[in-house]
Amino acid sequence: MPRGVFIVFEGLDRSGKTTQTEKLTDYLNSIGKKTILQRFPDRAEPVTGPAINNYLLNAKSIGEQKEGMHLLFAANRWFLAEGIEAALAAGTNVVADRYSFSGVSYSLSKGVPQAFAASPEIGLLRPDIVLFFDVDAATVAQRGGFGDEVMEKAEFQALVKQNMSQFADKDFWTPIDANKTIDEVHENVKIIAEKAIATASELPLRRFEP
Ligand code: FDM
Repeated sequence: MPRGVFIVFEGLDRSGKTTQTEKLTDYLNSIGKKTILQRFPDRAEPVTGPAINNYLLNAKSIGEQKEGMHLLFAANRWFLAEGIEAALAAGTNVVADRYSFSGVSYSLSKGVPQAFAASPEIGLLRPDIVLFFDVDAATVAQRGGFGDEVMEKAEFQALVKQNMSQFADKDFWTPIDANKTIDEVHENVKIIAEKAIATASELPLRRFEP
């Protein structure tokens, strides 16, 4: 049996990732390709979820407890890692709404050093493909709901975008024009995801290295 494929969506807040992860998961299941959706942070994860949710909703400043929060976001991924690996091994695709790339970029934007930001990710599964939702920080700032959580500030989002560009040369990094309509973006996502599923399931899974 071929393994499942691990597809991650990354990008700024309100770039359309959540809508598109849901649409892709529904589509893949509808054509008989078993797929689960995993959001990061997973606020339902019992150990780290409540603390992360409390920070996102109630922190007085973006930089509050930045190192501790960084480790909590990473721990949230580690607590879910076994489940993801089991699903992939059983032939189920995993679509993730954010992952380590948000972890590193958001914390760097708060002033956490690069080595500290990257090290808790070492050993976690590397996705087969990352769909990077490319949209301007000024555009997301105008979208509905922006500003509800502590990190939804236009200048901070611009910094996150800049820090995320460090991954642009990775072979798994695939930019998506997220300024288009929901249906246009979905069509584009479908094509890229199906191609990834056709090729990646033959390749071994890899992990983040030091
Ligand atoms: N975020 C997300 C981080 O700061 N670190 C992380 O490791 C992850 C996965 O949490 F502002 C930030 C990004 C975003 C916030 O994300 C919550 P959602 O997608 O709005 O739930």
